[in-house]
Amino acid sequence: MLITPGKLLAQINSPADLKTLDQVQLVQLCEELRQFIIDNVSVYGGHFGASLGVVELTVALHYVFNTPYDQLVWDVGHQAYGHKILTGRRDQFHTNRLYGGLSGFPKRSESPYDAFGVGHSSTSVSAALGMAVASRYLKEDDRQHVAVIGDGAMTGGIAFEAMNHAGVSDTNLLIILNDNCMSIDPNVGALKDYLTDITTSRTYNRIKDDVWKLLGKLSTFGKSAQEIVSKIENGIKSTLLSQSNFFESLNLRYFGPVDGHDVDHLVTILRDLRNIKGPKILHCVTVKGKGFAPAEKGNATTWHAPGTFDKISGEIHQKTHDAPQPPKYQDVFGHTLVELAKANDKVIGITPAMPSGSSMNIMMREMPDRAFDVGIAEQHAVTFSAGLATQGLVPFCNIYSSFMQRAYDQVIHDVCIQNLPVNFCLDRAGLAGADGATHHGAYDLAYFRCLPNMIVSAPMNESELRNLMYTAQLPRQGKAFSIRYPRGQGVLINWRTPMEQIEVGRGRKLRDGEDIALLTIGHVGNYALEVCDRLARKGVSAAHYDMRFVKPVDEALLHEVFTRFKKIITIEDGCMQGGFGSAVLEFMADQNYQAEVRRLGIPDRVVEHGEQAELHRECGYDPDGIERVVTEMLVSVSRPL
Ligand SMILES: Cc1ncc(C[n+]2csc(CCOP(=O)(O)OP(=O)(O)O)c2C)c(N)n1
Repeated sequence: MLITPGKLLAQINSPADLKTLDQVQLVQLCEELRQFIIDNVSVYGGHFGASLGVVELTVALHYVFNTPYDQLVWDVGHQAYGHKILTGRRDQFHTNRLYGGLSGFPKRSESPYDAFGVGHSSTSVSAALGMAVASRYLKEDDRQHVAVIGDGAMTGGIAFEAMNHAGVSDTNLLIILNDNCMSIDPNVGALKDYLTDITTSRTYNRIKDDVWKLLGKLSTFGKSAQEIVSKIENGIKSTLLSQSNFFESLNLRYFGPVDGHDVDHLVTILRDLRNIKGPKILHCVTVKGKGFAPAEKGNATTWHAPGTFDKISGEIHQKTHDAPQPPKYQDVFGHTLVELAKANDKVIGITPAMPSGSSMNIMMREMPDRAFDVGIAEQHAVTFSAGLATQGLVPFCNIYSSFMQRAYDQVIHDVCIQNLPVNFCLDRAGLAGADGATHHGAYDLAYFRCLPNMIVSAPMNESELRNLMYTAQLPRQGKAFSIRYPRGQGVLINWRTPMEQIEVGRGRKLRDGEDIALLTIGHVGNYALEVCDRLARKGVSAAHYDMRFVKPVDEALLHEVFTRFKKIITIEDGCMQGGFGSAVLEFMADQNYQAEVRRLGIPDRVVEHGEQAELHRECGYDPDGIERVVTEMLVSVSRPL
């Protein structure tokens, strides 16, 4: 269903159309853009508060800069809905995040206005700096490069690395710090305190006013503008040295803080900044959820991505069910961790900026001194956990599977090589759904399986998750322990089962059979069970093995499988290259077994967004896909073995 845009917005099919508006019309355009986002997200879901917070900034940026020649990089990209709508995608916006529809994040293949693909945070400054250095090299001196980065995303190490580099680069780079004091949850750390200080500091604001007065005159000064800027800069520097502005100390000219909701003022400022050469940062203060009262006044974390809601009352639609539902895996993790921590005073929880998303917030509420949100800092989260482990504590470091990619060297260098017993809980493992390619937890089984001193496991249901967590906190000599589970619900209504130890490396046979064996890892085991039932009704006898561990793999069970079956299917919600199926094939080759083995999992290509079930179907490992392969294998005449 197409949502009708307001009168001005209806005329805007590109930034060129936007530029035909009078500056005084921008306030109304902002109102219409905001309403269009509210109308769409309330019906179709998606990220919400962040896009509302940058409406004015988005309009001002496309009004002032010559996009796509000037390059605009959004950090994370969950706030880029307004950008998409203004850059030719208004009439497809109702397909946002749906299977086959627009991506929820900027994507180079989707539009020339999407200068850089994003989804994971803190990359914008590096990417925009790369573009700026390329422009300088290519002698495109008129080209501008803008990175818009939130205060949350700025807590990520790569953002600091990029600013450290940018400060010594002679490039047309403008960093816009979109400071709303929020990450998904309230932002954390010393940088947040610093930004609050600088925003409220009286000295700072007085200097800022002086600077803007002078800057306002820039255009009148024509050629000598740069000279004036240097004077201003020196003025700022000498006064600020006593205040030691963090960004200035990195050699980035700092401007602000400014009201990020005053579109008129933003246009004026951006025009001025466009004329100032060199790397610079504009500090904008905004409100997440701006212009939608329930989001502005309510819980910003809830309104980060609220699902569908009533746009008048602000009531968030809750799914209603006739029967009780199984919990989300993340909640089982959160509650179980607290249970374990109560019994074992060495247990510590760590999350890099995902307290709500991982349900670590349950422990943060109950045991605030034993659970840490370290900011969007996956690398730090892993090495910090390693440090805790050296002192005999038992860290449970919870990181989404796709975000763990960030911290791979830390896992190898700081954890595995030193053989430290750190526990990794990887949420959102497997195809993650509407967030799409950047957020699929496709690779962890493969990227962890090749590491020494690493246990790689996946529970098939909530009770198994609890048992694996229980096992992971028992004293052991070294070895990291990873437990991966998917986004969304488990399968058990009564999930608070008593916890028991699982022998590391021991799988289980859940169904015996004669004709074919299905070997699974993790939650997709439930698909296999369903398929076994369907096949039984057709007179086909399939066995099902839930292997639980990809490493160490249960060799005794695999000997049984390869001795008894000549037709075997491996199923995983992970990449086929190097994952669970590969482990089974390696075993077969090493042990000189011969069998017809088909692997099901994520193929060697980028899988886009959609509902998880749709994507499982696309990749052929939903129950129908599995059944189809069983049928093919059973009717096919195998090549002689
Ligand atoms: C590497 C990485 N870790 C975690 C996330 C999850 N995440 C998405 S948005 C977000 C908060 C971003 O905060 P901020 O940059 O301040 O933007 P805001 O939503 O406040 O506008 C987080 C933690 C991510 N996208 N990438």
